[in-house]
Amino acid sequence: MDSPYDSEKGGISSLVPENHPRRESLLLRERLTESMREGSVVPQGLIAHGRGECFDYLLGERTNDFAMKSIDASAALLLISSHPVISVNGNMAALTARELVKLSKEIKAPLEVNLFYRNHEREVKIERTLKEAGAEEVLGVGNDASATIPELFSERRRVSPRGILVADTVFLAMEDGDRTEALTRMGKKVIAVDLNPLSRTSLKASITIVDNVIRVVPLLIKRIEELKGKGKDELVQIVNSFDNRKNLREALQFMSERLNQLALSL
Ligand code: PTJ
Repeated sequence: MDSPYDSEKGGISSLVPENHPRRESLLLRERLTESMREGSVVPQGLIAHGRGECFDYLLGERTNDFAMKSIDASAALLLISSHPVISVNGNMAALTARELVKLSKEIKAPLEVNLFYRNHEREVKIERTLKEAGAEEVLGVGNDASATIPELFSERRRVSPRGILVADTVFLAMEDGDRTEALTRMGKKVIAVDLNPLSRTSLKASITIVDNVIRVVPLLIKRIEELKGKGKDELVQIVNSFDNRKNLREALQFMSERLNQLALSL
């Protein structure tokens, strides 16, 4: 299908006025739609994005204090992990490939393609996006995804024996809860970015960052840079003092209070 926003017409940026109040959000939608036309994002990924937009609206489309606390704990956990891995799906690659590659280099964690709707064509397209964004190697493509996560029956079970299979910590976003649960059963720590604090992923992860992955990855990189000089004991202390349930409660309370304020302002 041809995009209605081809370069001859100046692209979507010229169609959305500079001062449009929803400009950033519209440009993001267009980026995902283009990636769907190109084949790396699935149509279901657009539905997932729409659900995320709704939660982001309730969060005020900003990184709140509870998200900063989870970012802190995640930065510390990634720094003390001996084999962290970054799991990448279609939406993540479309939204934040360059930053994911930067994160991967910052903590020396491999990038691994892991898809719910897996097929070889998509694996290769996502690998290409990551390589164009600067990645040297991408795991989980073709025969590399030869290992399986036990007791998981979706295509997400297929993982790299050099990556997620042997990881002690997995960073992921925009995920269904089954794999998060299976990974924690295997004794791995899971850091999940999810705008919905009630999703199964959010409830099952070791650390949930209730925020938009687009805002999270740059903040996480910055926090890792700041914490890099700290000793292991201090990092362990940051991780141990984090309580995921308490943090999810704070996120829900924030949303509820914001809705109350919005109702009163009408
Ligand atoms: O690329 P694939 O084949 O792995 O497929 C990926 C999708 C996204 C289709 C698949 O994992 C899926 O169906 O996801 P769900 O079950 O719809 O869950 C997506 C979750 O991510 C929801 O809780 C959304 O609120 C949340 N979400 C959406 N956009 C963002 C987000 N969280 C953080 N940042 C976002 N930008």
